[in-house]
Amino acid sequence: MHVLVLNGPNLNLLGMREPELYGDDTLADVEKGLRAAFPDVRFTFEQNNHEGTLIDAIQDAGLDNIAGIIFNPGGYTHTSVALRDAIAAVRVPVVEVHLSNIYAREDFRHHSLLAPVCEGQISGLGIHGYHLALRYLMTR
Ligand code: CA2
Repeated sequence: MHVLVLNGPNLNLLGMREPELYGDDTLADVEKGLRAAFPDVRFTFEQNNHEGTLIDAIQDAGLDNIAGIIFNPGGYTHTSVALRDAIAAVRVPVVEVHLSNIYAREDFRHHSLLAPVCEGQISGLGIHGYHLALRYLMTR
C-alpha cells in the first residue's frame, strides 16, 4: 500500500515556531513516527508552500496508483477552490488533517473548502491525526 502524506504552506516550520498551537514535533518527527508505526506501508512525504505544486502532487497521485492521501492543506484549507477541484478530479481518497482544532480558532478557519470533497476530516488531535487517517485508509 502506497500512501502520500502531503503538507501545505508553512508546515515546514512545524516544531520550530508556535509549539503551543502545533506541538513540538517537526515534520521529520511525523515522518519517523509514521514509518515506525506502519513498517509495511510505502510512504511518500511531501511538503510544499505553493498551491500549484500541491495540485501537481494530487494529480500525480491519481496517475501513480496511490492508495490514499493524508493531506494537511494548511491555510489553503480555507481559500483554495483550485485544490478542491484537484481533489474532486482524482479517484484517490483524501483525508484532511489539521493539527489544531480549526473550529476552536478564528472564524475564518471554521470553514474548509476542501472537506466536502475529502473522505473525512480530522482536526485538533495533533500528530495523532496523521496516524488515525492512515488507520482509516488501511481499513477502507
Ligand atoms: O492546524 C493545522 O494543521 C492547520 O492546517 C495549520 C495551518 C492553518 O492555517 C490551518 O488553519 C490549520 C497553518 C500551518 C502553519 O504551520 C506552522 C507550524 C509551526 C509554526 C508556524 C506555522
